[in-house]
Amino acid sequence: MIPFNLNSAFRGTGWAVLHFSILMGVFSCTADPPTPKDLSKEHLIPKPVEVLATGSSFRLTEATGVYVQSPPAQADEVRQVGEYLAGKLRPATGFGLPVQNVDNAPPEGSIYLLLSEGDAELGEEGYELVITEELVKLSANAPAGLFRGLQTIRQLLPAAIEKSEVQPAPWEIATGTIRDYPSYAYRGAMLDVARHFFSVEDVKRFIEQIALYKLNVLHLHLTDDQGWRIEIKSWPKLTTHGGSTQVGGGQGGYFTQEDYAEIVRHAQDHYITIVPEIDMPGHTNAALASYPELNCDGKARELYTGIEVGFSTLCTDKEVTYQFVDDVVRELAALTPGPYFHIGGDESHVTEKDDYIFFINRVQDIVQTHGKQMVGWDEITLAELEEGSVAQFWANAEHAKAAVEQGVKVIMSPATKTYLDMQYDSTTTLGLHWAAYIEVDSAYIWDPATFVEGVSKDDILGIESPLWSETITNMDEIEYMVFPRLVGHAEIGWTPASERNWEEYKVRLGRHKARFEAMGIDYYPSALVPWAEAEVTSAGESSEQ
Ligand code: NGO
Repeated sequence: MIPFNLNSAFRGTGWAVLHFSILMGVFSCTADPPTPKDLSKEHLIPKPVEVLATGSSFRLTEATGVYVQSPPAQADEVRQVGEYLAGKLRPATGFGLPVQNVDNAPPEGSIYLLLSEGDAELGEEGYELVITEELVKLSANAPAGLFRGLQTIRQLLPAAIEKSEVQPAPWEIATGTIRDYPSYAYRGAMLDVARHFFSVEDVKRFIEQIALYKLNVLHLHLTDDQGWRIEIKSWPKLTTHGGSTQVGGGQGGYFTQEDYAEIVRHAQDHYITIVPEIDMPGHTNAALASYPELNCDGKARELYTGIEVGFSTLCTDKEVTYQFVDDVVRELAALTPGPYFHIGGDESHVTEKDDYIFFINRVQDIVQTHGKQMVGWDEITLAELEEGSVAQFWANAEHAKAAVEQGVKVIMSPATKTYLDMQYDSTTTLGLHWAAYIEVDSAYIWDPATFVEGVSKDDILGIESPLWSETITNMDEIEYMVFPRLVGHAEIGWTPASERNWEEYKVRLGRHKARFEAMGIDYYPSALVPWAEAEVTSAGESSEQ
């Protein structure tokens, strides 16, 4: 749509000058967006560590190119990051945005991605963004830093940049400098594909969504009582039988190893680590239904489509159980480039405590044999954890403290704050509420470093928000439970606690409505958030793209 220009319609008359601003207020939806000029007032999430505004703006035009520069060894990778950025900007701008290598400074009007080591404060994922009227210059020590930084560039442009069809210009960015790096090394989301199965396409879309908010881990809960969702070639019935249903009795499904590899590749392209979870010794009914020998009584269980927990266990004193675990971990670890392998370990209510401890200790060895660090839900701290293993706190503070006493790191996923399957309030139709109702403010107002007494920032690897899928059946429902709470969790993981404040955050979040809508994200429009009907830029005026 070509915006109707009120300014020219009334130009030259005193009446027009007087009434122009009033009309702009009423008909703001038809005007060009005002030029953003104050970088410090942009609505970035996560909020960057340092922003210095210089009061002018850069304009992206048909002539803009993306120039990349790096040491030769990383040239391909950095070029790919440049291509990623250009790919995000092309559809809405309609500009060509060619990506080219340069040895020196690029021409005026360009976006310039530069890899140069030596800025220790920025670490692996930090970046510096210097925007002048002439150039957008993004630099980082590592490609991951450039990738996180390009998410900031996306958010500095009008929300319409996220649309898939050409939108009217101008495309402007306020000038200044941003220096930015994360508080926590591990910033994750979890998707339960076991209770209900989700397609490769859904998982890929989810990866794209969490990348925009600088998350770097996707934990896939691949197995549970209701379904086994990852092909294991040496135990084929796990998926052909154990994957054949889901909660409510639908047809279920599973990822072939090729599907899983495709998800891993997509995650890598977004600098996201996949953490695969095989939940055991409890939450294993789908496996127990597929192979009778995994049961102590040697009898296969029936497939299960309800939502009870805590009734199943692998037979911890049969040797075949450890052969099974070894095969599963070996095949899946080989497909997983990241350092972690999650073994579940939660709610094994029908496993004797001694048997449970024996089992976790043995599985820890198996995981290490296959080159991975073991992660498990907080119950695993009952066992003897070794260096490099990680406990994921979800419910029991004593277990989290026990992890610290054992000298292992903790991932913070308190159910009362981070569980994305918890209902927003008593009117929410999806989800559960056994831990809490979690409104958008409650999800944001907490600090991982003070949440459990005795567990401090140095003990914490990071935070993760699990979406369990007992009641979640499709992508729209995933998005409705995830957005906008996960956006707040992303800020908790990235932005220093001293910079976080709900009253200020909620205004920034309100400005992301236009972004969610441009991307077609189905979100929960909480009454606690001042959702901006039209995008407000740092020029302080309202406009709609
Ligand atoms: C618990 C349980 C899961 C449920 C979830 C539902 C953990 C770690 N185990 O969290 O099996 O799906 O609650 O909120």
